[in-house]
Amino acid sequence: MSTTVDRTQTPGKADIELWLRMYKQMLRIRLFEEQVNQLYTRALMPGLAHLYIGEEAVAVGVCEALRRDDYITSTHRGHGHCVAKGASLDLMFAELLGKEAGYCKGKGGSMHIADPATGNLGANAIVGGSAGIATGAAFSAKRLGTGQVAVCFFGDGALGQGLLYEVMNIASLWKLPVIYVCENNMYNEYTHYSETTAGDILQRGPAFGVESHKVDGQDVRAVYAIMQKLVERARKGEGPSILFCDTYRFHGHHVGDIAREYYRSKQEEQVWKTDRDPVTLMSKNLSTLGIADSAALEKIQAEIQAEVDTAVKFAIDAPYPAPDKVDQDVYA
Ligand SMILES: Cc1ncc(C[n+]2csc(CCOP(=O)(O)OP(=O)(O)O)c2C)c(N)n1
Ligand SMILES: [Mg+2]
Repeated sequence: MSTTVDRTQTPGKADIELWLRMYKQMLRIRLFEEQVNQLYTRALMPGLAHLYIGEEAVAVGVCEALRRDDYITSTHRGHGHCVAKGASLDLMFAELLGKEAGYCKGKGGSMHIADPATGNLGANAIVGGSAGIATGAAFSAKRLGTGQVAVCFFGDGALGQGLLYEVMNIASLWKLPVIYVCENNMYNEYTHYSETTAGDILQRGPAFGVESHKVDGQDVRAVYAIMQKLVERARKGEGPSILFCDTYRFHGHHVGDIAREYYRSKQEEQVWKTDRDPVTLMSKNLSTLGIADSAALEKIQAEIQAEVDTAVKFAIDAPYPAPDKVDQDVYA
């Protein structure tokens, strides 16, 4: 089922606050990620990172519909999910730079950030791996009667992983409060998803009795609107659902993937950046609706940029873990 948002109603005060908050959260992710790219190009960050730029409306629209204690599980492209669920930018930067102050004491890096305080059960470098964790979290919430729901973020590449279908089967049978959110950015690394994904993906959920929806993943209000409904039904005990968000990553698969023309054209990228940028689309909405003029938008941008600058400085200045702690907190 495809879904759109009703734009005919005049926004009330609560709507305006929500839209401004969602805009700021998307911008926070965007500016955080731009800084991550700079840290990489300046050789200040060990390893790689998978940037979320272009997909911000998915994480924000989804997480705004959740309670703080609701669970999420994330992916290798996970920074946006962390920020949208309420993580601190300084502790995220510290983790990326391998510093002791980081979320995993600097020993996890980009693909292992977890933040139990905000219900974030963690990123996962195994494609599709977090589907089991999210479903288990939903099972525990149901058994304990906490009223929490769990959201499993995953990419279109994970549609080829068997675990997803095992857990959808059990989640449907046991009516677990879990929502599977597919970020369909059309690429699995360097391969177009049409080469890896057969049939109509919207039919996969219903085959297990799992309600299935599709939404424009560049429209934060549309993502939020459908998520509110799916969260509500999950909390009421009506069971799992799957949401497909059409989106696009503006950068490469990871920060080092800069020559991309062999698998997608510059023209395709340009169309998405020019016409389908979720941050620009929302800023246009805010000004068209008279909620924020260009001066107000510039002020927001400056405030968030200052927040990001302070956070990255904290991380650059922070100490590394002591050498004698190298074998602590590491499970393998
Ligand atoms: C089980 C497994 N197989 C392969 C990989 C290598 N790998 C890392 S990311 C990726 C593509 C993921 O694509 P998608 O799920 O669409 O996420 P996106 O990168 O587009 O956000 C692959 C194949 C992996 N990490 N885990
Ligand atoms: Mg993908």
